[in-house]
Amino acid sequence: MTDPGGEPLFVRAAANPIISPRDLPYNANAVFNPGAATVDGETVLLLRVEDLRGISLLYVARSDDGISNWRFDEKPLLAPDSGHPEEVWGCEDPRLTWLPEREEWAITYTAYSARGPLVSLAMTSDFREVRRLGPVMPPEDKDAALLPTRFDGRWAMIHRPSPLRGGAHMWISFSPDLRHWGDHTLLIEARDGAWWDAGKIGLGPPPAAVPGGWLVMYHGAHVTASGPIYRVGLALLDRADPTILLRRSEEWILGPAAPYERVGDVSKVLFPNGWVVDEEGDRLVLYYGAADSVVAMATASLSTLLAHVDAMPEPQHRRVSDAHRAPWR
Ligand code: BMA
Repeated sequence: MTDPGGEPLFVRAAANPIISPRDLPYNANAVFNPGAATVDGETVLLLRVEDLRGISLLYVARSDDGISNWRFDEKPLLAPDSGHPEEVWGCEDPRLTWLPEREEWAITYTAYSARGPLVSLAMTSDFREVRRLGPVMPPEDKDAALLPTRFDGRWAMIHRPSPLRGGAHMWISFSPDLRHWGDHTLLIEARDGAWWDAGKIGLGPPPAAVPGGWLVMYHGAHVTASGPIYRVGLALLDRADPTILLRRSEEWILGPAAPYERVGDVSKVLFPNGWVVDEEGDRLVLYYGAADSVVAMATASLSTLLAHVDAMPEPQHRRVSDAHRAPWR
């Protein structure tokens, strides 16, 4: 049991898992780690579907209430394409960001091949047609999402490179045109040793604009003798300058506790990369992959979540890159 005690911030849907491989109109080994969006009043999930070869493809599912009666497209929106050798082993873990200025969605996903996983970008306005921009970060790099607006004229993307040494931390990079990325800045460091978020962390859903800044959910992969445990925590970035870290959880807020999260192809994995934030309705709906096998959903009151974030510690260094060392050691 790895959920924190007390009043839970997130309540799991009674219908969980809301999507399993047997629900799909095609054969699949697993369906997990969906991106989420609201399009014309419907909830759209971009599902990672692992087929019976082991290759992941991204399929669209739509629902009126975001929980039941999913309608599944028969053809994938993104699948390995002969013009893109970087994704011959699959397209994984999409994040969906609405860009109001361009009136289209940015899909960041992991493209996988023998050269290692990297970050690719594609654009869509309706989740029916898609336009690939191709790789935007070299391998190994994963867990990327765009922020919805520009900062001093430049787009911002959070992502997670995995260097051979030094730990897998979250970085933020900038681009004038969505193609050329630079000013790579260390944003949130994985902690060390016994911490739940030691060694390897990664962004969850795209950051959400909230009254106090940008709300960030991230996962931490704590390595144990029986493999990693994937749990999630929160952080808050400055609204005008997202290289500034205002708050960061010490404790995880959600971890694999339900049976479908604790047992599956990769057990004890709770991996969110989509949410729908409804400020007026004071509701945040989180979609996540459970045990790399099924899709689950949990809801939170946005105001309760933000009060929790307000009470979280301020980091010692607001610009982590200035310190170049972990302040939590
Ligand atoms: C990460 C990603 C996710 C996966 C998780 C747990 O590295 O590859 O797609 O859900 O591992 O296996």
